[in-house]
Amino acid sequence: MKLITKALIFVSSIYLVSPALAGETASPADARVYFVNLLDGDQVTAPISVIFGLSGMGVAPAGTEKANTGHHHLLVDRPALGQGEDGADELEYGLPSDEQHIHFGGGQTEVTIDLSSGQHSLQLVLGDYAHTPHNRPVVSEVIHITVD
Ligand SMILES: [Cu+2]
Repeated sequence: MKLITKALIFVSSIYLVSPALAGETASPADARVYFVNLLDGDQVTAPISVIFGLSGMGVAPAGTEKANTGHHHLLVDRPALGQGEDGADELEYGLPSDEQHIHFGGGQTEVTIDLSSGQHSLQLVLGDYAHTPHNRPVVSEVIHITVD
């Protein structure tokens, strides 16, 4: 009995001291988000069509709490999700909404964006009903495109 109690205390303490690495909504191990029509290094002309691909999960509008779903976010010209100044916060508390973090809370799976001439980075991130990345986060690779 004592051994079980000790084991429980030990397990509890792991949870207490572990920093949160992501939100609380689980994602399937095989879930994947990707750019359908853009590759790293592409040269494009504005306005730019961006099509979001998702496999292993479904799209649901923001606010819809349903297992194995989420909505798309496009990260523009910033470090990869979880990197940079607010990296830990965005994984735990969710993504801000601004020019660098575009939400598709309506469940959209594509967008046409206008970007200035020059090089830009893009990354897709799936967010749960509350705009928080899943645990494990479902993210695309960061791609760099050059706009004419
Ligand atoms: Cu969102």
